[in-house]
Amino acid sequence: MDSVLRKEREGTLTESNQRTFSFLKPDTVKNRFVGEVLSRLEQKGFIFKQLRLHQITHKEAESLYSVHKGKPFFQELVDHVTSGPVVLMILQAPDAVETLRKVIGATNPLTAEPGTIRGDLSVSITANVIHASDSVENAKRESSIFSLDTS
Ligand code: 3AN
Repeated sequence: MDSVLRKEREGTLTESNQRTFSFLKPDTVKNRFVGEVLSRLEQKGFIFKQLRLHQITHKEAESLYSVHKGKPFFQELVDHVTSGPVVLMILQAPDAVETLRKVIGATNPLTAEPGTIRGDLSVSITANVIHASDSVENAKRESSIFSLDTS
């Protein structure tokens, strides 16, 4: 069986029709940039497969950012993402994981390129508008924390 057919049989989406996990951080809701960011994502060709307002708990935040546990910014990061509602998203596009990372720009607003979401809208490295999974595996793991599904 060829790999495309096998992926389809296994229910795994191919790269041309990939899904990723993302959320708009509390600063985006507070600063009223939700519409602006969703509009940019639509214009870039992303399809919203799931979209939901959610208050992240400390337990969810610590699981989401477990890779950063012990780093100096960990507590500030957890405090920020639990400080107000976020907008959880499952997005679909060709090469969704990689494409979204390009569209959102670098983590630090000082180095994020103009024209990227973070380059244009983020106010600090903590309050940097949007989270996006950096791999297919992480999209699966991170979405499952919120009972969402990228398959
Ligand atoms: P990204 O969100 O670009 O994938 P990660 O996964 O390295 O970045 O970090 C997760 C979050 O942790 C970032 N969005 C940012 O808010 C915060 N963060 C990362 N590095 C730093 C740092 N050096 N100082 C403060 N916050 C940081």
